[in-house]
Amino acid sequence: MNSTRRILGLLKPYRGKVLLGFLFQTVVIVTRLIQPLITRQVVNDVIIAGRHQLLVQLCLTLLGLSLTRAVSSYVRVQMMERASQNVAYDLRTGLFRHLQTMSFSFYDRNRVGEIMSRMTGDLEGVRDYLAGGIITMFEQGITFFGALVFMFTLSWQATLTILAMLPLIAWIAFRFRSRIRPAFREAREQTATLNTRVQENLAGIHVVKAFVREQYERELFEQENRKLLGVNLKITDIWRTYVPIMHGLSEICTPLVLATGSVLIATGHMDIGTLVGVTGYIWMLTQPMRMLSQIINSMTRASTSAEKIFYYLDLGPSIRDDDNPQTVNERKGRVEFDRVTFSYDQQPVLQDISFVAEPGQTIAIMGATGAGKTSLVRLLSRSYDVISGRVLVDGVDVRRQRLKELRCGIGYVPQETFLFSESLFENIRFGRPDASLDAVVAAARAAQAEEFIEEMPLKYETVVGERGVGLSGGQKQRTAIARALLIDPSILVLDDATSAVDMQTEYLIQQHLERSIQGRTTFIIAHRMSSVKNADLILVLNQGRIAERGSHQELMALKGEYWQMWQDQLTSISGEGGGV
Ligand code: M5T
Ligand code: MG
Repeated sequence: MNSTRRILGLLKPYRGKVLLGFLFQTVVIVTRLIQPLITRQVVNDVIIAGRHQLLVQLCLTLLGLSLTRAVSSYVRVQMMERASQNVAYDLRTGLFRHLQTMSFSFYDRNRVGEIMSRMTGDLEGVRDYLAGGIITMFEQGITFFGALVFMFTLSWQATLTILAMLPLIAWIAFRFRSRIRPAFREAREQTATLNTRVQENLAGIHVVKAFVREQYERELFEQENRKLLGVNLKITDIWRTYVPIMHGLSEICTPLVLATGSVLIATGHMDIGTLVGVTGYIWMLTQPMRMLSQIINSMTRASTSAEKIFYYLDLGPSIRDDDNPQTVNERKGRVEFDRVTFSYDQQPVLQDISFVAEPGQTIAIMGATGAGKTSLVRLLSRSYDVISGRVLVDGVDVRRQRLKELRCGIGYVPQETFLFSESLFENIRFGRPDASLDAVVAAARAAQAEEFIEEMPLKYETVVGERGVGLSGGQKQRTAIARALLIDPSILVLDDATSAVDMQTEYLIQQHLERSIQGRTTFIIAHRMSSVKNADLILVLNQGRIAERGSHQELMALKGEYWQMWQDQLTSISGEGGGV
């Protein structure tokens, strides 16, 4: 009920259109309600009393009513369609906007396919209800009660026979609704699950094909699809059971009224014209009964769809601006971790991390896979919040800073490169949409991307496919480095940013980066020792803790984990002629 009320609330900005819609719908109904009164007159006055001169006038009135009905119907549909389309637009915009504010943890928990399902199918369900469902409900409701009143003025006895049926119909409607509601919920969830399967399959189609798992994927899909079929058939089953009952009940009304009418005529309490008039109302009374199942259907579908949309809208971002944010006067790039502890859920990922990076310094983070390197740098831009301790950027706790300002100062090259299906030019200037071509070229040069871009037929205008399809791994990474450099950040984070390039290119990137990272605090996460050797501070992470810290010389002298890594890589070069 709550979500139905909220759906109606969405119509508020369009109340003018909605009111007009309802007004014209009322006109449609009134013209219908008047009609039997005229038929009654035709029977009584024209046919029985023989006042033939009235016929033309009455027929013209009927014609006029039909015309009014047609025009009003047109206006009504127009108004409601417009209002509902606008609401759908608002809801889509609102939902998308809201999704942009949600934090990483939301996306860790909610699947893309499911969110897409809300944005499309569920939204359309709500719109459908607003455009048609509500008006049908209103139309049938008013018609029903209007017909009752008009019929009552003609014959209260006939009306009472119909009223006697009402409690039964109400009970059946209630039963129908309570049975179909959970089925709709299930269908909605299953559709989301199915969409997720499709989305994941498509996103990972290379893996599917490489491992020849098409058959498995097909079976998995069919399994989910069969479940959806099952739920939909269940809905049909419920529907199939209740529709005939409601139709049957409505059909009983005709003989009941006719029988009552005949008795009344026989006993001289009713004239024939009135009986004809009364039968004219029977249809108006029984039609809403027949439509009731449909109305309940549409209403329940919309409200279950809306539930999840509202659920998303009600979720606030877990990471948001402080109510009273502190401004950082000068962004120099000083970073301090002060006894930081962090976890995604229960399992601790980082423990007791403390270090300082002075402006312009290069900090290398090393450690085995899963040691917490990526997690550590994610805390800088407040992708997640610490559990305890503080992360300070330029002396101010990141939680006290405006997210926008904080993030604008950090150039982030994520471990997994993501590019948009746009031109390289637009991809590189993603963080600074007003950047000129010269600036883009300069950033590309610094990232060692210029050469390969110049070789492309359309150069910077080359459009890359979804997620960067059409580029090699190293080309994608270099594009991502250029993108990060272009925003001229005071802090640069390179999370395994050169893992996919060959040693020669990595060397070149480093030579160029030397220059571009001047004056920026740079975090380098790398596995190749040569990339970290010159860092001002090397942190060796081991299971979320800093196991060793210091410069290359200091750590070598320590003969600990770092030294061991160095030895291992040296062995692998001498053994395989491979790379450090
Ligand atoms: C550190 C866990 C992961 C690992 C630990 C990203 C992510 C990680 N983890 C989660 O539970 N949820 C997440 O969303 O955290 O992970 P990391 O920081 O990604 O490790 P890394 O960057 O040092 O590893 P790698 O492989 O990139 O070198 O236990 O399960
Ligand atoms: Mg990582």
